[in-house]
Amino acid sequence: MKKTLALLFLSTSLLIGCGGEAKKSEEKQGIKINSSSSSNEKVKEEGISEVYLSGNDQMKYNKSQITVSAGDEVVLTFEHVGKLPKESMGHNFVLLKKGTNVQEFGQEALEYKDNDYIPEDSDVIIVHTDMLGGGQKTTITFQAPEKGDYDFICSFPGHVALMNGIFTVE
Ligand SMILES: [Cu+2]
Repeated sequence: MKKTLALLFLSTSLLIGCGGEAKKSEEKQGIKINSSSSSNEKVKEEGISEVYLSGNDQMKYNKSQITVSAGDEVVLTFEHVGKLPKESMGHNFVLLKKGTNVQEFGQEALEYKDNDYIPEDSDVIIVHTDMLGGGQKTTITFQAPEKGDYDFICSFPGHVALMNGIFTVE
């Protein structure tokens, strides 16, 4: 009889012990989740689409497709990872309205050297970054346009042929 009681006591305390352990690890997980969302790790924040785009001295973007979520605020960081100056190898990011003739826009942009090749009062530009030279970086924030596919280009003379891509809002 004494033995049974002792065993019962032992198993009960083991159960309690297990319960305590389980609770502890849950708490640990909770802390882990909290700390990762507040760190610099790439975690998708609610309502924000983060985009990183770069251009180089070979006249190339690092991506030809960008996808963001409809209704999101887009935080786009654009970096010129080359070494050449803005005057000879300038790069920008220009997002154009649907149905814009990209080649025609590129031609028009040629006439706006004094405005960093951004046609003044253009009604086909949704948003654009500054024109950057090697080593420069900029971030722009804008509201994602309605769902669909949009062209993005670099408007520096001659670059549109190689520096273009599709910006998709889904
Ligand atoms: Cu360019």
